[in-house]
Amino acid sequence: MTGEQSKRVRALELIAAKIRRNVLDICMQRGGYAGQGVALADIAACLYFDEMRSDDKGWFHDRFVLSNGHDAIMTYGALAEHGSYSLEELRSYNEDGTKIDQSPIEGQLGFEITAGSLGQGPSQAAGIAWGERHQGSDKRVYCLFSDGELQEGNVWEAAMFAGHQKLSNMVYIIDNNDMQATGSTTDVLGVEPVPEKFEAFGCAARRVNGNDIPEILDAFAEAKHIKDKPYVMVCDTRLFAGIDCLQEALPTAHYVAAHSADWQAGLSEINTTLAALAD
Ligand SMILES: Cc1ncc(C[n+]2csc(CCOP(=O)(O)OP(=O)(O)O)c2C)c(N)n1
Ligand SMILES: [Mg+2]
Repeated sequence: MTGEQSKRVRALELIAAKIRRNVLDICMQRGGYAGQGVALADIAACLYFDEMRSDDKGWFHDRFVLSNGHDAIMTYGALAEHGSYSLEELRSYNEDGTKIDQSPIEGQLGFEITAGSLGQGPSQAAGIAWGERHQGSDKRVYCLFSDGELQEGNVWEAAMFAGHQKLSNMVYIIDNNDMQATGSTTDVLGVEPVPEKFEAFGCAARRVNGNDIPEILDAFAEAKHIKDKPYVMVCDTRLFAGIDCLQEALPTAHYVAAHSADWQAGLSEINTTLAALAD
């Protein structure tokens, strides 16, 4: 790695640590999807602070479609760092009547679609990418969805369409965390081998360590070189990756309502990480 590259990686590691801290801050009031938000912080740092281009109003030129609504916590954590949400307003997450929905609706800042009903994002993103191409736009479309959603037929219809249409302006990012609502995906209904399945549908696909920033950046760069296929990043992650004490203390679960001692321990660990990165 050149000096310039390691500076870029270190800057993104620092942003990822801040996103993790934001996720804990937001979830510690009433619980939430903290495990996913923490685990996806490295992908979020690369996507929002390196990969997606900005427009002249400080918003994003490229488009992000969140399919698994509960991963909104990742976007909240990142957009708090971006400055487009304040942490104070995000702290109403999971409160009755809040506008900071756990599964957001179309038009909420940062969200293109209503995403609580799983499995819809990949086809909507493919439609958006197809539309952008028809309009001669250079916008790239990124869609995050989960291994649980891979069990839905709609996802594979989207992959077939995207492959057939050669939607090289679209990147699917899969949170492949071997977890769904009722347990491990491997036990409930296995989805592997994921890259090979997408390749069979006409996409380019690559398995990525979703907590390795150089690897994530390399996959985003590779996606831009592939001119005749959509690109699929199958990101292996584990809930709470990046905060060891919470990985150890909390059960591997889709949703957590942790006790305050756990949140405080998590915050203290991430603050130590932040201090080391900021040195
Ligand atoms: C169409 C649809 N079916 C079922 C559900 C209920 N549900 C909510 S979350 C979830 C688990 C999905 O798996 P994944 O997104 O991989 O969960 P995670 O790894 O984030 O815990 C399910 C089945 C839903 N929201 N929509
Ligand atoms: Mg999952």
